[in-house]
Amino acid sequence: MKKKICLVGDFSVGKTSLTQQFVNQIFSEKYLTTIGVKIDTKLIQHNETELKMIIWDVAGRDALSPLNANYLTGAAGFLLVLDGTRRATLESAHTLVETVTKKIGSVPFIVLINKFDLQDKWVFSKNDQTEFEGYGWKTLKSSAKTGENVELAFHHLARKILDVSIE
Ligand code: G3D
Ligand code: MG
Repeated sequence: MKKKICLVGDFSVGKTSLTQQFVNQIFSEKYLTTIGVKIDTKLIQHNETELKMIIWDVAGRDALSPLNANYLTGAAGFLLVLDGTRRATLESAHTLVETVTKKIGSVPFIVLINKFDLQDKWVFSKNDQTEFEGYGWKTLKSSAKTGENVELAFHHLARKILDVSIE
């Protein structure tokens, strides 16, 4: 089985770094900001099913403009990436979810609060977590640098997608 998934989130929240960490298990301090789209694939095993994840790394907000919205077409799910050290990115969450939903309907997603390794700059609070969970959003803190919860996030998303496609 093959499924397209998209990385969604503001500029510089860590979409490309998370994808690279998941696909290659590496983190580069010098990773270049993405211009356009990059597509990676990874095979994952869930119970009896082998799922090929086709991972689309979209370039921040620009990729959500009507002009580029085709990037989202056909996505079975997405990772919404926010930066736990920048409140503005946390506040963009609703708009991003709405924009994606308008374009492709309601598909499974996981919210990643990324850069969890930057403890001294961290602003995502317990209240924020409670609020997000109140919307029914599965929310994980992650770090593309240490790899914390990266594998887990993609697997969670895969499981949600497979649950949907089995229904
Ligand atoms: P984007 O693809 O969402 O635009 P990038 O974001 O993956 O290009 O990451 C933007 C910057 O944040 C990069 O730094 C990257 O190294 C850094 N980054 C991404 N994820 C993490 C993380 O979990 N922890 C830390 N400490 N840094 C992270 P530069 O300096 O290259 O702009
Ligand atoms: Mg990028």
